[in-house]
Amino acid sequence: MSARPENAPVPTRLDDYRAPAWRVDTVELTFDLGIDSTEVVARLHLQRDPAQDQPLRLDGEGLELLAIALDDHPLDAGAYRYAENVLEVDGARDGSVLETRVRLKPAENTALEGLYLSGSREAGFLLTQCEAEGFRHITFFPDRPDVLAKFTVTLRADRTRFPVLLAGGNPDGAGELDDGRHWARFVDPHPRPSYLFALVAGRLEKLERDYVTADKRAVKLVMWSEPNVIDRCHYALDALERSMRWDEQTYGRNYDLDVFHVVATHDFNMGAMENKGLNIFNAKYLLADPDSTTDDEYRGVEAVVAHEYFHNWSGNRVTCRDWFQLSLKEGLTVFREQSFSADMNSAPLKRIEDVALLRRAQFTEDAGPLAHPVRPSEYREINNFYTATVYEKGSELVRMIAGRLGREGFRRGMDRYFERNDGRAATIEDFLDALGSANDIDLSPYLAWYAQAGTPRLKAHGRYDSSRREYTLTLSQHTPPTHGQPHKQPVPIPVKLALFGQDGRMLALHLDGRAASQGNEAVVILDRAEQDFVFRDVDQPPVPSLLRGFSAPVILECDYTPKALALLLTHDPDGFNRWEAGQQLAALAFDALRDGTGNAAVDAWCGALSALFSGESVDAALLADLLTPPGELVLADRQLEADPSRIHELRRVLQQHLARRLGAEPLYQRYRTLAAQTTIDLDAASQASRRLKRCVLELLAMVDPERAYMLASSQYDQAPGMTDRLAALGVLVRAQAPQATTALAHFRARYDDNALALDKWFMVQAQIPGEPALERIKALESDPKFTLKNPNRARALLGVFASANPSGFHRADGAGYVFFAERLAQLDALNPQIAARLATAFNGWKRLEPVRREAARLAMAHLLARGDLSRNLGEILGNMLQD
Ligand code: B3K
Ligand code: ZN
Repeated sequence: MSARPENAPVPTRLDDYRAPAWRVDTVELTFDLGIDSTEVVARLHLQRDPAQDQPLRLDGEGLELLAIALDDHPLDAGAYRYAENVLEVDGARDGSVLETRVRLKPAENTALEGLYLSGSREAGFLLTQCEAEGFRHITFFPDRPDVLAKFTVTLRADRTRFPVLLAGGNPDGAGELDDGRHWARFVDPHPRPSYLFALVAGRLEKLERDYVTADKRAVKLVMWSEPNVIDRCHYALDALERSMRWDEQTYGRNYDLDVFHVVATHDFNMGAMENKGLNIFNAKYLLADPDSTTDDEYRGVEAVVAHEYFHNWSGNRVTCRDWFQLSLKEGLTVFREQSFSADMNSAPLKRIEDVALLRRAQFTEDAGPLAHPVRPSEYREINNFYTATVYEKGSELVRMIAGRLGREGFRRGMDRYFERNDGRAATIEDFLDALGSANDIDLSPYLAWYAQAGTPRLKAHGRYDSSRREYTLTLSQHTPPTHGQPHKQPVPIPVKLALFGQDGRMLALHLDGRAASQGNEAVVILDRAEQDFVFRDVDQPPVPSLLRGFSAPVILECDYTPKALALLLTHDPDGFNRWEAGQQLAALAFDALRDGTGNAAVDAWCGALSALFSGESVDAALLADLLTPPGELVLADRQLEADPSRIHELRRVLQQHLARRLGAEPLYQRYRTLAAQTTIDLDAASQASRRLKRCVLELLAMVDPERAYMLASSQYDQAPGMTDRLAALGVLVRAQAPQATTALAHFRARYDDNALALDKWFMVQAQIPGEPALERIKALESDPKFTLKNPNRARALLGVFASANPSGFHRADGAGYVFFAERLAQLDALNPQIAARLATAFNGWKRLEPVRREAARLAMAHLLARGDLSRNLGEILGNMLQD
């Protein structure tokens, strides 16, 4: 079966990389801004690579060329050609200046790439999104990240309609023009690639603060939003300041412009964008207030603000040579954000959250037809590669390397990386080389991690020899084949470990071959297919705690007994591994329920948790995480042929066992205690108690639904903030409790004008499990507030349905697939990036049971056969269906 459409574009390959034949030293851009028509004049000061004899070729997509001149002489029609998104110009020399004038139509741009309108024609504003290849939708340019140019940008527009004019860089003058128009100029002293270009123009309100960097630069920090939500920018501004301080203290990195602008928009394809000096944010990751923002979302705002800010060094000052190196900036920046968030909040909780995301999004990606290496070797549409693999697995690779070098060694290596590559477009090799050479360590073995797709399996087997008082741990690794990579080589896997005695105490470690004792914890590195590690002076058969803190992104296969896991769940002081032991044990319990193989694992899991629940030893937030079994997507990964409805049911049965063991009355009492402490504060303890309360309420609903719904209903009514309100609504709606209707109607009326809160109203209904979901989704589509044109809204309803509601989406009759494929086609005509992203919900289709598998395949094949799909969606479906 050939799934690829005939007209698929030729892939871009890493091996074909060539340095640019033409560079741009400086570029002057002048915009005459209008909603229906904007004119852009670009003057490019060109540099030719004398070693390459290539004509001048510039990227440009969908541009209406109005005028073109070379060295101030207008060009004859015969002296240039514009076809297939390339402008070829004759006669250019080193030092030539090319001037083009083009027209854009921002209001018609529904793809939200290039220059577009956010909001209504009357009240909305203009903005840009360029990464990865959006700049070519704005003007002709060598639109690749290794062309770094100095940008001067002049914006001109009607003063009443566009009172605020912003572009990246430092402000460099502003003034009045004729006819009620005005202008503003911005100059960026730092050469930068075109993907970091940005402008914003419209009626915006601001919130500002003065900041002085560690190296004494005065910086204006300014948050911008539409006037009605500017009050919700305070938290983000605080988070920005915290991020700036942290980067100074942790990495010695200072901010480098006089201004730092951040703008919120409700119309955005992604979370946020790190444009130099002018970050643009999806409002979801910038606006926050207790009435409309949950605790999880607050942490999301802090994390994304930090992430984009950290890009100023890891991404902007040091950028990527080509898009294959994307993880160079993204993996590293995710790692920097994760360390920051761990420092600001609870480190173990952050680690649990990140690993849960890695498993849900990246392990599933790696196990399906879209699997690709952290550094892919080819792509057709680069926007399809902003994936969990590039981001989250990429971050895990940096974490392993940082662990290998130690805190000081890593800092030394990062200093060298920034120093060597500042103002350059770098590669993954440059990164490993800088870190390694600063520490006299060869890090090149880690390149295999970047090059191989698939999640390595780490097998661990322990043997205790009582006569020799030795414990031998045999570790071996194996990475299953993925498309195009039938054979994998071993990768270095750092395994942080401890050994526990039967009484739950950690044993002192004496690792054979190492001089001193290792204390209670050691790191061993498995860098071949199999290796033995021998521990001496072990006086009893130990229980190993492996991969502590999740020291490598692998799947651990260890023949733990339920009893051993229960011991770790009860005693392991490493919060992450304690949670991990609970997850493994819950998975064993799940398997036992599925296969009807006895109660040992279920009893061990419920027993250990019940002791922790009634004791005082575990903090409330961690307890909530411990009480939550792995999600349906992660459980599906354990099945050879997954039936999502059955997984949903079995997971509920597992939760019922737990709830019965904890007991309806103790759950109720705990709920009352937590409810009595309710506040609206954001401190860790208040957040933890809300988190546990939600979890207890959900468990109570498993054993005493009537009482739980009454409590949920009054929690909904009395909630001081969104976390409690949404938690209560979620319990009622997912159970389709009688009280759900009133609560939903109330929520709808109350948040009618609050887009982000309204998204949650759609989301919570998109999560109704099982058969009823689809009918509800269809009904919600005719809600006047539903639109496919707004990415957040489309994701809230369709994205959540397909990606976060397995039992609803994967109906046995295939109706979910047919419906979803139809919507993808509609969405693709408007916004290919969003359509392609949502389509990845099909990723697990090959591991479904046969009836669903065939239904999913048919729906995708049918969609692909239309032949009019975007490159984005076409590539995803083509890969999905490849043999
Ligand atoms: N760099 C942007 C993502 C751009 C996505 C383009 N499709 C946000 C970030 O990772 O910080
Ligand atoms: Zn990023």
